[in-house]
Amino acid sequence: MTIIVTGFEKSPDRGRGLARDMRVRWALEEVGQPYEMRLVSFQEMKEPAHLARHPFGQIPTYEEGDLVLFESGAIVLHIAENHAGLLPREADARARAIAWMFAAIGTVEPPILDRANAVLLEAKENWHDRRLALVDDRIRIRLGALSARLGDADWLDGAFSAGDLMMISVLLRLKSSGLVDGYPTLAAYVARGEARPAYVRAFADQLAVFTAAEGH
Ligand code: GTB
Repeated sequence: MTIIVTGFEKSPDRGRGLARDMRVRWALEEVGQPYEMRLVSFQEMKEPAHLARHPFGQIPTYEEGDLVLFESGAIVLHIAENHAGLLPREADARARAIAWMFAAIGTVEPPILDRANAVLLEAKENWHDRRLALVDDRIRIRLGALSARLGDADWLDGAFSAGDLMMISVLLRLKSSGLVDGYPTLAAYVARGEARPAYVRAFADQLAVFTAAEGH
């Protein structure tokens, strides 16, 4: 059955791999599942055909036969549960890996999204610098705790898992801020993720979409 993932026709991140279809592409590459992309414009994302796939008119979505999914975390979990390579077989270790997925999306990503919105939408406000400083403090609290837990391990809980895939995807959003650089073990953790062949393939594929859209 062909797997179809939606992504931006022309990503606003200009091919930096920060849009959330990247985590789905990465997961599919990790488990060796081929897939096709359905590229959508911002206008198409809000039209009925795409709203039927995604109630909020966003990307990514995932289609596999009759199954249509939205939410990158749910999609990565579905992939990880149905193909070997992203979740441990042993029940407790599997539950812990899933907990790290939720931690990435529910605990670490929110202040990082606050930062992205502050930079994108509030830069001209006279309170912008103070707000950004507060948001950065909240991010540092999360990074400090994560760095302490990771310690000198390669991955969060034993072998690389969907928990690492989601956590690294979330941390990558901070790249231009330099915040992760203050935590050398986390910077190395992110670099290990980016060096994985599956990540490299997924990144190159999403970049090729942007480059083609630019007409290069
Ligand atoms: N919780 C959902 C999930 O995890 O799947 C969130 C999905 C989401 O926010 N999708 C964004 C979207 O469709 C794209 S990824 N936005 C269009 C809309 O809402 O109309 C977010 C994103 C956008 C841009 C950059 N960037 O330019 O760097 C990075 C990430």
